[in-house]
Amino acid sequence: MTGYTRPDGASSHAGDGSPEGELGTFKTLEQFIIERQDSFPHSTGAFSRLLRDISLAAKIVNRDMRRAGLIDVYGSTGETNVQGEVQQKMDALAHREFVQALRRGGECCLIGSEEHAEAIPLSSVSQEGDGQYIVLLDPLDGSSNIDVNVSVGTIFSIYRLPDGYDEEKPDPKAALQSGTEQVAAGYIVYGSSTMLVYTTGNGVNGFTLDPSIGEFLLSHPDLQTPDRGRIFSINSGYYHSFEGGLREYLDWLQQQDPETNRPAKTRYIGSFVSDFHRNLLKGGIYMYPATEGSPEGKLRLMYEANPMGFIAEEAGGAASDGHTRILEKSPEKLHQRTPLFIGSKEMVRRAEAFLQGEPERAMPA
Ligand code: P6P
Repeated sequence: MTGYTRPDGASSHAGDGSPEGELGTFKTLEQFIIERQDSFPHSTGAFSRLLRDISLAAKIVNRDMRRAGLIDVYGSTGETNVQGEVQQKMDALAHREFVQALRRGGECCLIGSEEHAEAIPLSSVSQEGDGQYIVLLDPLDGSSNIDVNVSVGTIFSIYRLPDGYDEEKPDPKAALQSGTEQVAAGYIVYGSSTMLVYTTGNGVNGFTLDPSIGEFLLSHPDLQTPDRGRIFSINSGYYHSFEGGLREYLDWLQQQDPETNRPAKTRYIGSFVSDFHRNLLKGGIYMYPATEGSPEGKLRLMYEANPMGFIAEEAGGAASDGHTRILEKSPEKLHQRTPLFIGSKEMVRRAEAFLQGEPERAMPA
């Protein structure tokens, strides 16, 4: 039997000509994490186990997602979540799976979830002072798309517990750390394939789930996002409620000017993780500004903007609320929202220039 044939057709043979095993030259998420573990000072492997717990929950959500039409997970639970939004059945399922995996894994002491009003304290089995983590989650973003078979995603953000945190007296405010304090961030996109993409501050790496062996395999090492792209993602239906500078930016993007690669193209799936992932790979900008319906913006700072902002910056991009770097915003509430402009650096900078009334200031895009 020849070695495992990679999707690009390359055959995976070891140097001595003998076929490699089923995995061929691919590296599993666990192998990758252990290899990188040394870059985590004082790590007792707890962080590696935490990522393992997250990837386990992702596989379970993926399994149920792929059968959504066959098991009773379409539609809403009839409840509204803390955001006042109708909770989809898959939202509740995903929330349960991630909380259960993190609770059983024992490496996480506090969970903040879009689906739960307050941060959830967990008892950790980690030794004092190491491996005690906080995980902030959007268990399933864009879940209203599931019933119509459009891709959705999970977003996670990981912090260390502050020094002196007392598990006996859990303090939900420990979750309110600025984005620059994140030790890791990632997302799972349940698309035409299921991918887990994450960073620990040493670049961005993407793993594709091979369902035949139940492993996330390194398929997109060292992801870098183009400085500029031709794609902009925004709900143009709200155009007339956008502030003037933003309307001017959108008009600029749609002018005919081949020299600056305009008009740009609109791609808006209505699923942030999917729009973000496409723009990360191809170049582009995702925008969810303040609107009449969402005066603070719609995306949440702690478990959407901050983690994706960390990933964007690690991949060479940028994330802003139009005026301030997302990662430097000071959180006050777990579920606070923020306007969000995220993706290719030059496109974010140009959007900021328009929003700040100085369109001529922007870098060439
Ligand atoms: P609108 C999904 O609810 C979400 O949070 C993002 O995934 C998506 O980009 C956005 O809201 C869509 O919101 O107002 O354009 O329908």
